[in-house]
Amino acid sequence: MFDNLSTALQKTFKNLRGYGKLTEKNVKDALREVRLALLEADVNFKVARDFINQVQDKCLGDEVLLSVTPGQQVVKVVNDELVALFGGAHEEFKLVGNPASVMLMGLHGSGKTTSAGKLAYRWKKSGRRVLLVACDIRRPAAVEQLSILAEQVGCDIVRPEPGESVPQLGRRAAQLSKAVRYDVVIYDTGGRFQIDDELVQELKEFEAETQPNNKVLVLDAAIGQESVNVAETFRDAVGLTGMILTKLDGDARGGAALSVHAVTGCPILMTGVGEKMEDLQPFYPDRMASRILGMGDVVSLVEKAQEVVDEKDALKMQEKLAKNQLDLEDFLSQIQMMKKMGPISNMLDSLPGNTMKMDDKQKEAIAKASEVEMKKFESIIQSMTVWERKHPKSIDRPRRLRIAQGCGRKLADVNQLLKRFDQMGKMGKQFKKMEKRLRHLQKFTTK
Ligand SMILES: Nc1nc2c(ncn2[C@@H]2O[C@H](COP(=O)(O)OP(=O)(O)OP(=O)(O)O)[C@@H](O)[C@H]2O)c(=O)[nH]1
Ligand SMILES: [Mg+2]
Repeated sequence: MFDNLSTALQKTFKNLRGYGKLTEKNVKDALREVRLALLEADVNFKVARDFINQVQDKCLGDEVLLSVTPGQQVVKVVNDELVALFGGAHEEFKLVGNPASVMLMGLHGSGKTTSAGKLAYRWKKSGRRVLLVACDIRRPAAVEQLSILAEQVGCDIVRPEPGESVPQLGRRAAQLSKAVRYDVVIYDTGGRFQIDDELVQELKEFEAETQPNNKVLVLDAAIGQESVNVAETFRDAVGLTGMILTKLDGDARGGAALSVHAVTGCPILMTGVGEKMEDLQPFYPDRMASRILGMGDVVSLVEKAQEVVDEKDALKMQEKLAKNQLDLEDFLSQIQMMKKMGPISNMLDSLPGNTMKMDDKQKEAIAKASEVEMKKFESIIQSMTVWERKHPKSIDRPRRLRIAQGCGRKLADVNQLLKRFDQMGKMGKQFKKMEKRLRHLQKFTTK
């Protein structure tokens, strides 16, 4: 997502930074490019126009033009405006009500049912009692789909009874959720290919019966400008308290994500970044903006690492790395930690720098190669004795041969692992460099 936009913006800014001083014409030319890039990303044209006007107003003042680093200042203005376009401050998905009730709505295939499962998974993990309600009575498979997710997550589900209308089902589930004292009830409503009067009427009735506190539109980020009309219609029909943008892991141009807040005034609460239950992330406007401008979403990556890595372990590892005391046991646990962090291709997206310029095929290739290598290294280390793992420098040729045989790999593979491990000892320095760069970025992005 956003790859093309990101490349176009970065190219424009690179040119801009090349000038020592900026003229009004430089800025205007650059902003024309930015506007084209936004339109090409399928951003709503009014949104793009307003965006450019805002940026232009701010950039043509003396503060920017006469500053020491005008190019960078323009990037900062664009960054700030992008953050504003995404809604400004991060808005948490607050669970309101007792039980908190969440109505999910949206077009056919936008990801409502999947998101219902993901939300249930998330809240169940934080210790809440969650009830899912299958409100799609038209498609028998829809009830089945949610039932499977409920079982997977380990939460209860209410299914429609024969002859029951959607509002009747809603009322029954709402009563049940109160009587049995659930913490959260999530209504997964049925979708349509397009919004019609019947759908609007049904949603209105359903809303009146269940009175949900959270009315959330689930929007496929890949549908582009069309999403804007959809969002407006749902907002006008039943009111919206927030939105979930799905399929941000895809290669769509991302115009919906950029336009939808500006048009509806509703916060984007969460994003779907894959098909698995864990693939739902809170939405941070500032991180998304940094990512588009090629500064990488390092904060999310660090947070993800914190989720899967025990802090004490990480500290111990850092100390060992600094003192050059890492052994192959540590290497193995690092590999295992990386595996827990999910597909490498997702991580590549979050890194600043070159990866933004890679296309999906390149990213996929790198990710695949790393995954194959990690698997190989894991099997080799597992074929070593504990002593060997602690004394990598003492693994001589006979031992290498035995290890290779033990895991069904080649001697060359074992050599490669030991060489890679040796290189890791030199990584302490690189970490320091990365830290410095991060600090620089932080200075640059905070006002
Ligand atoms: N890659 C990716 N796929 C997703 C995401 N969210 C949903 N999907 C997929 O999109 C398809 C449709 O998702 P559903 O959750 O069934 O959509 P729905 O809105 O419930 O559809 P209807 O019930 O037919 O209206 C499924 O194949 C999901 O696996 C996401 O964030 N990323
Ligand atoms: Mg569904």
